[in-house]
Amino acid sequence: MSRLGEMGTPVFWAEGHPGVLKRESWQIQVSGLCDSPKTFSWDELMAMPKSVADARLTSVTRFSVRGRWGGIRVSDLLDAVGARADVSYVRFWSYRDIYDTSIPIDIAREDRTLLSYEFDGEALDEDYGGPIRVFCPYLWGYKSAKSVVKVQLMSTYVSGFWEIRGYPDDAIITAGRVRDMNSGRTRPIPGGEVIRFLDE
Ligand SMILES: Nc1nc2c(c(=O)[nH]1)N[C@H]1C(S)=C(S)[C@@H](COP(=O)(O)O)O[C@H]1N2
Ligand SMILES: [Mo]
Repeated sequence: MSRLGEMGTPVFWAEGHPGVLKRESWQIQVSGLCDSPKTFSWDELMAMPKSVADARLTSVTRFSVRGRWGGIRVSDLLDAVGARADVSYVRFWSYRDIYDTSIPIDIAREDRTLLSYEFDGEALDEDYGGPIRVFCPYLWGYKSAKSVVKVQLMSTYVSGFWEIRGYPDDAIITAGRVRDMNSGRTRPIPGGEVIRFLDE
């Protein structure tokens, strides 16, 4: 079982679990406001610089899990397609094009906003958004779309799967108690990016 599975990290697939997904034939299509729209093959994605973010995924359903998320900086992907200056939001689509969510460009450009394919050195499996998913520790977990197939560079905001159903568009993390999956204990977190108990 994966590290995330061993810790009992909840598996969210609101649109239904996708089953087995093939890594080697996975592609991510990047389109919208950019000079060179491109579909990246798995090999091309793996050839991009790898970043590792030691950070937390924190859900509005009040769990938080910390680890070393490895992947590609969204910022690097935007540079690779020549993202234009009028990009204000980055929209992600999951496998089957049912689940989508969008984040502001400044958060997409943050160091630890990744298209992640690894957790603690293990390849992400389908339960946790493999082959590759968004990891964005700055906002509630519903912005971290799993099994990403499309990235669209947008000038305007569009509410996504959970935002249409009532979750806040800004997804700013609010203070309260969460279950820390790493320790199995419930503990308070501050609002904003959850970094305070990164090293506790
Ligand atoms: N495609 C897809 N991505 C998704 C979700 C989902 O239901 N479908 N749930 C989101 C929510 S609400 C959270 S908190 C995280 C949970 O990630 P996990 O299932 O890997 O724990 O994934 C996000 N990405
Ligand atoms: Mo969530």
